[in-house]
Amino acid sequence: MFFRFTTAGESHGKALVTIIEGIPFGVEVDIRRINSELKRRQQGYGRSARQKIEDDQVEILSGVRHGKTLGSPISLMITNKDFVHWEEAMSIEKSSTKNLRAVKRPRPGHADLAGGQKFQTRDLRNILERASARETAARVACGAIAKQFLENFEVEILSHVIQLGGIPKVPLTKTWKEISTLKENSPLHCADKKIEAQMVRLVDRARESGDTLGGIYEVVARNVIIGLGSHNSWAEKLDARIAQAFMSIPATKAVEIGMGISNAASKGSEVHDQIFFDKKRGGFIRKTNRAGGLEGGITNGEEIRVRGYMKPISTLRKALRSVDIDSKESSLAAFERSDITAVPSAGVIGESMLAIVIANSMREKFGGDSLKEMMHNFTSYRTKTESY
Ligand code: EPS
Repeated sequence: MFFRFTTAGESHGKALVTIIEGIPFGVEVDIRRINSELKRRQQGYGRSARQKIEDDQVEILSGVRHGKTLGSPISLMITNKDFVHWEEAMSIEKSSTKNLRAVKRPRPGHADLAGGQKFQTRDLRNILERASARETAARVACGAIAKQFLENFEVEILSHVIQLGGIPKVPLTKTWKEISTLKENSPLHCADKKIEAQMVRLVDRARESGDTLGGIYEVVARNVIIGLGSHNSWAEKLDARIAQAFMSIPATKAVEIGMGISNAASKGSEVHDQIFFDKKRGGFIRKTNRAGGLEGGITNGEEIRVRGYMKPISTLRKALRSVDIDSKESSLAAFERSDITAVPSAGVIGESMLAIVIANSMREKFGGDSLKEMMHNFTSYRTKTESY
């Protein structure tokens, strides 16, 4: 990996941190824009009370000087405000406290039981603290830096919710323009107001019955240069890298690129985006984009469209059947608090993951130690693809 990052931190620990390597020298970084991405991740109708406690703000600890990157590792920290309520239970020092807030009743669908068996621990909090989607705040901070880096190459990325709890029956298809007019404070980040009102009612009903909801989020990137990724080997195919990145988003259980799912049931003549040549419109063009911007694992210059399919959150107020790991007695799964749904947030996380994958590929292809050097390589390559 040319652009690498790792995150650390437990959901109720002191802080989340991330270290990013591979951003070249001289990239402008605006901390306010990282914070606004963090805020976007916290929004959405149906989030839990935890989001009222947290007001995620990033602290940049290294790698940036006078608003520009140094080319050195960038480290970021987001403090967990909720930690003050968990100091004993999450103590770093060995503690004699009885207040461990140990978890014994695994939640179906969560990492609790499989993780407990794997690590041979009798306190499932040792698993769930890291499995929690709270970790994604650190990814969004990293993604916000990747996005600012990509803007130098005109790449833009946004997301929207196209189905929630099965509404509407056929997931929405929206143009870039329609998605970009979405207000940040829209309740479910859905570009169809009528459908969004139905989704809101569904979330209310799920809340009343103690249930949770999943859905589909779509992430779109535009102005991505032709030729990222490669057909040459499985590990270089960009669609494969995108799929891995999206599958790593908590609760995402399937990924679709373009119209990948419905395409499987259609004929070739209905699926493939035919090729035309129009000098005025920049050369080779396609009038449709059912491939979602990728052919042969290579970007083709069309919008990259990725859909993440999110299962309902696995912590239910009306808890599901489970078994106490010590007594082996049948019981109900543990419940502290939970989101009813977090599909809009998953969209924001998806934007970050897509930005990270594209940034990595750009670094791989255009190299350079400084942004200036990289831009030079990029511009010379772009001129060649434009005159192909
Ligand atoms: C989350 C914080 C968590 C959960 C949620 C995401 O806070 P807490 O566990 O303190 O309520 O709201 O985590 C999960 C969905 C999960 O599966 O663990 C956040 O900041 O995104």
